[in-house]
Amino acid sequence: MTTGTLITVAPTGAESAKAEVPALPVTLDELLLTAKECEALGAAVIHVHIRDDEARPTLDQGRLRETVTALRESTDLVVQLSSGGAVTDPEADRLAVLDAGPDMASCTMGTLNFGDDVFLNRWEFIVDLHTRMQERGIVPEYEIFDLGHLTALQRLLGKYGLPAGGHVHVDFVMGVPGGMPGTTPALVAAHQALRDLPEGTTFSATGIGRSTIPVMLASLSAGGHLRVGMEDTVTYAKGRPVESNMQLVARAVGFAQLAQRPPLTPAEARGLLGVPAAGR
Ligand code: KMH
Ligand code: ZN
Repeated sequence: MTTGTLITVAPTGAESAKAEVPALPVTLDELLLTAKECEALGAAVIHVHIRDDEARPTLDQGRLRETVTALRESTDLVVQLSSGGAVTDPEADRLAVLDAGPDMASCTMGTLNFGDDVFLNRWEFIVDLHTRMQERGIVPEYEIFDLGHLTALQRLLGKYGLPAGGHVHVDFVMGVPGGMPGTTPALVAAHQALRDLPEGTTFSATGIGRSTIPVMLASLSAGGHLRVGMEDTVTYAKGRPVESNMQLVARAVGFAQLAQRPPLTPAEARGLLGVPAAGR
């Protein structure tokens, strides 16, 4: 039985433009400040996309390494790099994200329409990500945008074995135009489908845009964990832009406490996810 709530903050993403969302953290300093404040509020994991000097999404290797090092120096958060990047990023650059040595990396379990774009995740690419993470001791978070992605995960684990750390954790990313909707019935269906995955598989959920609150409540009531942040949500309530990632984390912490499932510390999150203890 799950007790505490794992709260992941996804502060930046690759989709929003700084010009349109000025509160988006895009520099390393902005990211570090956000990370520290979100950790103080109750976040345990940070899902990281970085930007270049013009605030455009980048997978620059030097910047990724610098970011991982800086986050480790100034927080105890579990550092999860996005291997999804932006829809325009080539596979080789997405695989090279692992060279930056994060604690975790995302691994999206299939191709989908992504608004007007296509988020390409070929089977062979997924296998490469999974097996390289196994070799390097990087713990994956499997990103599930649609129900069939869970079937693909079952196949992946059946053919190639458990991930580094031995624990399976998935994240339901709901409400992307092209993926499953951000609704309670969809979350229940995804939760039910976990029965085909290894015993003890855990899940978090995030609802894009206005589905953020229904998904958060549904996930908590189903025993799931939470991901929040400006990668997924830039409107706090109708007509109210999000002021900061901290505002979203604070709301998630409040819901988790109401559910009597208080936030897990980063150390507890490491135990849950099979991520080795922080070296700090
Ligand atoms: N930016 C999306 C195309 C991930 O981080 O792994 C992909 C994404 C998923 O955000
Ligand atoms: Zn992401």
